[in-house]
Amino acid sequence: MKRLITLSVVMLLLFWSMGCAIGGYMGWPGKTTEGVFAKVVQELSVSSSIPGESGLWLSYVQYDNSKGVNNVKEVRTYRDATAPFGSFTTDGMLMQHFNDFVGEKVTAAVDTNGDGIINFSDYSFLDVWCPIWGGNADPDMNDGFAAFCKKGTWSVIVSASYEEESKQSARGSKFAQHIGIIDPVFIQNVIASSDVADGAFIINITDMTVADATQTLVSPIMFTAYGFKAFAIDLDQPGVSEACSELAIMLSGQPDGAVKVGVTLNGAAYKEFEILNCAAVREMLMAR
Ligand SMILES: [Ca+2]
Ligand SMILES: [Ca+2]
Repeated sequence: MKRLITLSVVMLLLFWSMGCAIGGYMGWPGKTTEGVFAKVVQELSVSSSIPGESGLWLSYVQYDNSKGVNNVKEVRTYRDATAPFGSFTTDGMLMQHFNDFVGEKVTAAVDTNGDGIINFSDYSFLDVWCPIWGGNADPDMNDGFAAFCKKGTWSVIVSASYEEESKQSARGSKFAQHIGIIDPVFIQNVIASSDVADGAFIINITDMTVADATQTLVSPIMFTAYGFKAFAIDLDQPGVSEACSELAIMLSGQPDGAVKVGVTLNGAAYKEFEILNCAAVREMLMAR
């Protein structure tokens, strides 16, 4: 449980959120895909010694336009367990999986309260996590979250927006880009400070900040980014365990409500966000 929470906190909200299981989704207006599922144009390749965790993770979103606005209705996560780590496609063009449903459906989160956004108010936190992680997740969708734990065991749950989807009604392209999410200064700093190998950025998470205290990791967490649309990470690397322990310690002195958390990449690019429920995250971190 520790690393699942830690990674969601430390890493997977960094860009536009890269995630395994998607527990929440905030869409954008226009360019509807009502009636079909749009592909979220971002992929995560995971290497892990935990069965069901490794493979290629992808997500799809469906909208409901019955109220005249582009409300998110359901967001699904798929896992392709057969995909080789870090290669994304057999043709190397990073496009194969962007066009089709691949893998098996492992989660579906729905907008149970009808506000057009899927987030943690639509289901219980424990309904998300499979029994092996100590949760109550099951395939029943009536509670807002359907989980197929035999198809995959996600280590991260994310609620966020993305920068690009495949779109039924997008002009000139089958994809449409979200406006206003990208942080150009942050991206510029990441690019300038990252090594490049085989067409990919090699990025290290070097520091974590909670409130005003910053901790440098002895073992940075390395991951690979292909054009900021495809990411690969080995969850068994030492830095992941270290980050878990450090984060638990750093959060232990914080109040139960919202707390500011920051991550530094390559010692050069800093990104800050907020954990809304510090008590719940701390509790999960301490659980194992
Ligand atoms: Ca909702
Ligand atoms: Ca359920």
